Amino acid sequence: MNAQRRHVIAGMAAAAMAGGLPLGAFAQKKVVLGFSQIGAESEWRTANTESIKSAAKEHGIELKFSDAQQKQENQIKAIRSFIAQRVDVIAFSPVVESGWETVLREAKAAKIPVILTDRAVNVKDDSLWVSFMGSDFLEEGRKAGRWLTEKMKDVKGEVHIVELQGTVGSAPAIDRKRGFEEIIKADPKFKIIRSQTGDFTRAKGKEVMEAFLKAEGKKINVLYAHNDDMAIGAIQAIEEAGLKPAKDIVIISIDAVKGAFEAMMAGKLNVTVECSPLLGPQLMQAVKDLKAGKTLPKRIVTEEGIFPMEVAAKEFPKRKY
Ligand code: GYE
Repeated sequence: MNAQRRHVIAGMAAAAMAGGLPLGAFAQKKVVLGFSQIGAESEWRTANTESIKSAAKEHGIELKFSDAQQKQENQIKAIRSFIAQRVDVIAFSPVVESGWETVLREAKAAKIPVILTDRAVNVKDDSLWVSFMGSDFLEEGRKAGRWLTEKMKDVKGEVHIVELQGTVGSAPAIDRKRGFEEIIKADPKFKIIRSQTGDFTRAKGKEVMEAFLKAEGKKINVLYAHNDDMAIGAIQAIEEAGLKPAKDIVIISIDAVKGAFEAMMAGKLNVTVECSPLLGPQLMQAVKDLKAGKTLPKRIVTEEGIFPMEVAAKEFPKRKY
């Protein structure tokens, strides 16, 4: 190296240090993460997007963010475009469980590691993704079921339940249904009399609940909604039908977003099971670990609780989403 070049490099290093950067940082390229989000169907999803965007900024990771508007084909397109752009890492929250083999094989062939966030995929070859971080949806369904069986343990006679399912074919809809059923089937008095998808949105939750009320009317004792937004939509339908939510119909939902706490404080929702959307910091750490050559754990589970209406006012100020 000639003297002049050495001088220039020393100058750059000094400038980097003066700017608070570690020596050598000036030579480093930003890590690029391609993230394919499902959409903006719920309060949960909005909080999840916000968490990912702000964590990327904090960690100095360049984020290429794509919103699929709840369509798998858009997610596949986004992933292909991330591969074409040769991003360092791809992460995505798969709208449904199946149909990912081909595109995941393409990512693997391009040697780009894939992290699943929030929802799982159903593929035979699990070397197609490096890590899955998110909640245990089966356990969430069980928590909902345990709360209900405890609350109604002294009730004689049948308990008629209507269920608002999440997006058809999605991991949380499949597992929240299974986990709940696993618990309530221990006592035959619990009967799911109607079950239909509300696609995780308020509008659909309201619409489907209206149909349930029309068909079953006062026969309905319990509503189990796979997320808070559908429960909030259904609450409106229940009120419009002249019934009292949380009193005439016991309402259980999942997520524990602020809207659910507000509904509980207004006495309209009985309980919400926590499902944290704040996956951003964990994801950025994982991206950095991958770039540093570390092996990620195959499964990173989010810790979460359950909040009945009695604790809503006390917990509300502590909620971050
Ligand atoms: O419960 C729901 C959202 O995948 C856990 O998706 C997530 C679910 C969440 O639309 O509100």
